[in-house]
Amino acid sequence: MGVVNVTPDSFSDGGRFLEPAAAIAHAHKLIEEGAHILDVGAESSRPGAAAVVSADEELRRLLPVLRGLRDAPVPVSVDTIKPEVMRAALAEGASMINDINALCAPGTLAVVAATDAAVCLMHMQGTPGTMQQYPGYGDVVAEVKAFLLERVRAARDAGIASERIAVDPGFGFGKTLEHNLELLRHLRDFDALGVPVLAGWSRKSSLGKITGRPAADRLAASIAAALIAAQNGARILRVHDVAATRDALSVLAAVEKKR
Ligand code: HH2
Repeated sequence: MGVVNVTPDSFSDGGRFLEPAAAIAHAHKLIEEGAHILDVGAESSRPGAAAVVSADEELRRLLPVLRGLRDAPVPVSVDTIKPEVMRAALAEGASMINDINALCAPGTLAVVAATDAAVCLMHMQGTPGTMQQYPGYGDVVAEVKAFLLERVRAARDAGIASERIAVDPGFGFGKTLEHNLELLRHLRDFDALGVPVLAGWSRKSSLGKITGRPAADRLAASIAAALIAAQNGARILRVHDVAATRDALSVLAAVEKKR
């Protein structure tokens, strides 16, 4: 899953693809590099971000990009938490919703259920504005898994079939470095939820804590984390650097002999 951030303030590439033409060109580049899904987002969820983007502004950024990608040869996901944005994005040709709030906001379950779109349900403790202040868990793996199980059940109860659902432990969303590492070590446990697992480690600050490098210099660390996630069962990797990640995955596939 290649990331297309149509934002002025994303933590690693804010402002680079705010113009629709730049975002569409970037999306095509990611497809050429081998992305199987595009994830288009118009609101940053970086730690400390205030939720200030209105639905109108989010749609003003998103819709021209979705229009430009209507004929894209891969599914287009939209990274949003708002039901009105989900509805408009799906009407404009998106076929997946990536919700960092796991369809908890009022109305969101119904919007997705009314379509045949796929959805990614992600775990987050707190909100982007405050989530990194005091992340705390008794048993992070058990708690994140229990939350995702409850959300998968809620989605199914709303009429969203399992085949349409993926889950994501939400690396970096209300988690310390140690929480993120514990979740990565135990990613296999999430297979028990019975739906594909998505993992997003690309350029994240935990990798900066490990390597001491800024977001722009975290490619090698991102690939290492992506490979570990894949080896531990992740089926979808949300990444900014598609070509390099694909190469690394090709090596893994060759070793595992199941290309
Ligand atoms: N991470 C980010 C945004 N959305 N969605 C899922 N499912 N999983 C993730 O790990 C995830 C996500 C943060 O990355 P990015 O989009 O590059 O940054 P920003 O939120 O600042 O736009």
